[in-house]
Amino acid sequence: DGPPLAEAVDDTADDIATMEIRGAATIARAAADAVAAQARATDADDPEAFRSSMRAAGRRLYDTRPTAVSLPNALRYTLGRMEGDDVDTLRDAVLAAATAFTDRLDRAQRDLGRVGANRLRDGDTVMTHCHSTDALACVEAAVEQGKSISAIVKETRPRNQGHITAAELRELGVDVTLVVDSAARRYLDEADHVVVGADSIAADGGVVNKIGTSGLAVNARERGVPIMVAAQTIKLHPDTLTGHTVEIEMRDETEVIADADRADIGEITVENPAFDVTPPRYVDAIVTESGQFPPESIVTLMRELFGESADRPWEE
Ligand code: RUB
Repeated sequence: DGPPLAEAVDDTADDIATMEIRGAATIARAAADAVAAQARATDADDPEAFRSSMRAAGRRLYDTRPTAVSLPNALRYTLGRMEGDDVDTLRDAVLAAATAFTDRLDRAQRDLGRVGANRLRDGDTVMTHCHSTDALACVEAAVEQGKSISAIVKETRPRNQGHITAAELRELGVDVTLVVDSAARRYLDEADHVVVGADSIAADGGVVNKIGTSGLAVNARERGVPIMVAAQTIKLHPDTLTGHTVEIEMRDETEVIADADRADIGEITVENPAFDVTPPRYVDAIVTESGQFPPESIVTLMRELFGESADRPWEE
């Protein structure tokens, strides 16, 4: 029901839901591209039909995964700039906004990478969790500055995104040691920094990232290892300015244990939260394209960028 969706919108939404497309920045880029595809494909011939068709695409994308705010922020940026009195003007506005958004993503990641790299010294070892393109941008920029960096990479059960991180760090020429998640505390003695990304950052500076980040941060603090969160400003969650909390996605139990193995065990409950919240007191710095912030001051940046409230241009 509702306006027809471009094939690219359905495909992108399916790929986000199944994690073919994953990671907050990559999801945001794919969403902006899908919005552009809808603008090109729709046969709406009056402005209201066009707007309604774009909102339908926005809702389909929005409903895929709940935690990474970069997704609704991509929709806010692209659909929020849909202005004009005729279909051609509206379409051009959306296409221009989608291009501007993806250009900003690239630039933001490069800029934050340089900020994060300044925190890393020649010879440092970083510990990573999950796969974050923002976090990797910091290591990449450090390597470009001529610094030699090593990495201890947590495999990140249940989906093993650490394997992607390990491969990308190797591409950069970084020495990689892959460890199981439970080995993190043991290897923190060898780490100079924990470097992670974020799916959402709350107004109080709480960092929502892959499940296991909060435990890692607590352990790192206990070991005296600084925790740096690399997150471009599309990770700031404007709804948290007005007291909303960030929804933590619960994923399928079969990611944790195969049905056959589970049947062998007997009647048990399996839960699979995909993310957790690291309280601001365990975070040393949030590195953005606008510089680095202590988590407690991120709210100032959030107000500057989003005002006091967040609009939802995909809603009817
Ligand atoms: C990915 C994850 C990443 C953030 C940041 O979780 O938690 O750390 O999304 O990534 P999932 P980036 O694999 O479940 O999507 O810096 O690339 O935006």
